[in-house]
Amino acid sequence: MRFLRYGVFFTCLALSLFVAACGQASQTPNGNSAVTINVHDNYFDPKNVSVAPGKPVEVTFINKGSNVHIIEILGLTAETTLQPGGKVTFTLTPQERSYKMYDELYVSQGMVGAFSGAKNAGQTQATATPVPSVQNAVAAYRDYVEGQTSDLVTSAQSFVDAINAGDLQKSRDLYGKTRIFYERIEPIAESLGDLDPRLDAREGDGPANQWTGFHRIEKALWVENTTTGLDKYTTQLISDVKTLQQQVKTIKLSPTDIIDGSVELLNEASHSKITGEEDRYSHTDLYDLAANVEGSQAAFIVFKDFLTQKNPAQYQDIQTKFQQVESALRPFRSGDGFVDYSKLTDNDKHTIANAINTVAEALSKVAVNLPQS
Ligand SMILES: [Cu+2]
Repeated sequence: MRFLRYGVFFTCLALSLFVAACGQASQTPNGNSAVTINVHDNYFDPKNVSVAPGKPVEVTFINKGSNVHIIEILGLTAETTLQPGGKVTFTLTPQERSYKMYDELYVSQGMVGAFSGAKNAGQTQATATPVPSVQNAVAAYRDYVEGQTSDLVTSAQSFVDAINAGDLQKSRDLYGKTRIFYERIEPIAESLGDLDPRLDAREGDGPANQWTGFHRIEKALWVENTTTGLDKYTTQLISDVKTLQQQVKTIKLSPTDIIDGSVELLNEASHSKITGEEDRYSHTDLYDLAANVEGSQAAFIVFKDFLTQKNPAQYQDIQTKFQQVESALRPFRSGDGFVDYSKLTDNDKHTIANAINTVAEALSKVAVNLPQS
């Protein structure tokens, strides 16, 4: 645990030193220093900026995304709307302190940073060479995972409430929909330690008397046809999703772990989950498959800036392949969910597996371009 904290601290420090050096690198004709902050969907690059306090600095925000952004450095600038492609420059004189930089529209999704007046800013040498857009990608992915686990806690509570109320129909209805938020973060399941088996083990994965989690409850709801006697499992489920929500805030995530984890998950989806093994009692497998694909796509999209610099055609190609999976799943959508998986023919399953396989194959070629940590 301690090593992990130091790791996170070091990353922030290295990043802010790097930016400080950057900010100093550029000077305007009147001798002010100048900093450019790129505004992406939905994060700042750089996210942490350090400049010399008490001196004017020209700060330019450029909206590089396709969303409208409303940016502000609290205490230094007014709220400012930036259309896609738009740009604004402020001349600011920060005190020796840190100011919150944020996006009014996306602050709740973690679109925040720090603009700091710091002594010695610009004189410090970068001690590492982080790639800011990749660092931001990892931060953006963590924000995504935090959002999903927060939704998981809420939806798991509704699911358990329905079970506790003895409402079998509602419990069954909420089962697949609740799991979506977990299945979306499965690219990093391996980093979750024993929480993954506690939450998501299938029958027979381990000793019967240690089997807990979603699938144990699934068996009760569909095979035993009951909502009673599940206290032990529902209590643990709620406690485990809450632990998970805390854990993802600090687990170590690297660019290659995120992409490799997505490739492995898509391979598992197209090779073994496609048989219907995961939700063998409820046949809600399409919820899981769709969520695995959505979560992998989210993991891929955060690297957009980095990957489009390297190879824009490859980025587009993978996006198209993700859309083809979505098209392959579309005929089986029903209401706000999916049809029973047992209704699919072998041919249907083959089409879906092929589409997932194709994107996994293309995605597996991306990791070589990414830094290891
Ligand atoms: Cu799973």
